[in-house]
Amino acid sequence: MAFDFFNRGRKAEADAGRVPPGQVVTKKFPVLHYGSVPNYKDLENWDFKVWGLVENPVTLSLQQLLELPQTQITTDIHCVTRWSKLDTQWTGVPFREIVELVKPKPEAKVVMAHAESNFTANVPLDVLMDEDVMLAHSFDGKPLEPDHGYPLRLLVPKRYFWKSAKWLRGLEFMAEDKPGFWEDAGYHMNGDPWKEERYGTPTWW
Ligand SMILES: Nc1nc2c(c(=O)[nH]1)N[C@H]1C(S)=C(S)[C@@H](COP(=O)(O)O)O[C@H]1N2
Ligand SMILES: [Mo]
Repeated sequence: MAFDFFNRGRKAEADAGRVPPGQVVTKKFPVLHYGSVPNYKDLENWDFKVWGLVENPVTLSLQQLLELPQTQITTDIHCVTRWSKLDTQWTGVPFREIVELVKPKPEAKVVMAHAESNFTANVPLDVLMDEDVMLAHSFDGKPLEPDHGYPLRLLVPKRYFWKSAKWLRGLEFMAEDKPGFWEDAGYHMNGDPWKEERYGTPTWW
């Protein structure tokens, strides 16, 4: 009994250190997005494009993406609306594999993620180069639910979850930073949960 209690205490302590300021842990998996969930009949016309400041722009089918090396990670996610979810498990293609393939030019400093319905999110290239960043196709060992981004979403665990674009269709390598969808609406350009970079200055200010 005493031993159990001790362990639980340690677990809570460890979790506390894992939760960024102003966040609350949830066991649920809330669904949040602007607009409607894409309704794919099939993925015949689905493709994934990488362009911009790269030596080798590519257009890949989902099949081609799945043939790239895969990775699986367990990580925490943090939404700017103040929920955090611990130990989420994702499978996908490491961002670094995409970099290997397209060879960014030295001027490339920022990447714009492009998703269905013109959703965009900007992320610094050095943040994406972390080994926990991937193009995820599975959650908990199963293909993503339509609500959560099927067939592919970006996963950037070290940034607020709005940067993890669902229904991802492309990546654009850029020299200069510019706001994506939520950044344009006033969310922070960088969005580091540990620094509580929730809001920035909207472009229309
Ligand atoms: N394409 C697209 N991706 C998106 C969004 C969106 O509006 N459109 N919203 C973002 C926001 S604000 C959050 S918090 C997460 C939510 O992901 P979830 O619904 O899987 O929890 O998706 C992000 N990715
Ligand atoms: Mo969000």
